[in-house]
Amino acid sequence: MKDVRIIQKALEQLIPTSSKVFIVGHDYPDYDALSSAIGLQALSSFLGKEAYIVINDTEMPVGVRKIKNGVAKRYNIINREIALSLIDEASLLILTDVNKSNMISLGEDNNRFDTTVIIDHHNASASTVKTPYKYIDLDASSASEIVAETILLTEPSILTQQLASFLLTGIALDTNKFQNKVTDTTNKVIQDLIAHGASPTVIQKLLSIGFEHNEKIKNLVINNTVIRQLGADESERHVAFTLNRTSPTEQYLREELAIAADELLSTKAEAAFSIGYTTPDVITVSGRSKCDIDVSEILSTIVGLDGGGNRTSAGARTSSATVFDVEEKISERVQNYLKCKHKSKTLDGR
Ligand SMILES: [Mn+2]
Repeated sequence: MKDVRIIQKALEQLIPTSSKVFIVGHDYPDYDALSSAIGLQALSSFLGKEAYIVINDTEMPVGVRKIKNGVAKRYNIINREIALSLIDEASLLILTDVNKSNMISLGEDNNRFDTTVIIDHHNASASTVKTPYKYIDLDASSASEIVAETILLTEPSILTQQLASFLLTGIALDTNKFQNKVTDTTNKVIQDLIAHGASPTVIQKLLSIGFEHNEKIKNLVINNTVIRQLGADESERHVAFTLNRTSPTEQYLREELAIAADELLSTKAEAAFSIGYTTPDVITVSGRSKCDIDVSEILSTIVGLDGGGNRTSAGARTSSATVFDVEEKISERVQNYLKCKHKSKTLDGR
């Protein structure tokens, strides 16, 4: 676990000495990316700086769009084009809930900033933006947790009831409603956010997805799930796979696939993968794990799949296979992963 005071001190020094602050989350923003960005915007404003949140995607989960539209003015949410016209040589870039240049709407234009801060809880890779101010805590539940802690250390009064609710929603999303990755720090932050007026009812409402979506998710989970026993002997684990087996080209929202994978973790499965088309030619995978199986490692090491994330939550996409091919590839990869893991354990004598 990292010490959040490192990033808190860095921001307290870098924000006031910059001209403007630009805050960017990952493409296809979710509640964690948006909420942590809103928190950083509020922090920058408190420190006296003009701060902008840059979102260029038109595609995002229904509820995230609602929040975004509702608060766009208040928190200066702008698109890429406007952002590019506003950047000057003393501008500061903060990436939140993301660290890779191929997953942000600014793309390679991140190079136009002399100073970049990264606040994230996802694995770094070769495409991680290079900066000395990289704060990646893989043990943190979410970027919202890190930002909430940073705000609490700087000035708790920045946390309005609305901001506290947004940040708690970000944590709720990335912990599958407080079931995964909740550490003592997470619990402390949750308590503090509730003390600042975050409302669990508001969060339930934000995270509920609506009847039509629920029916599609239910159909995947109940009628289309296969639980495989992978690995061998001691390394054997149950792994759940779901995809639409009767109409394999059916399209889904990314959030529907994510929720389906989340729900499958309430079975005996140690890990779950949901697979489906999200556009007519792109297949998206949502991977979730109770902990033992590193779904980020699985999804980022399959040839032909473009994947990443963290140990318990990861995603991938491809446009060169069928959903059944993808299921087979993942299954084979998990099989090998479990065998290797077992072997290295035996060799270690653990
Ligand atoms: Mn996140």
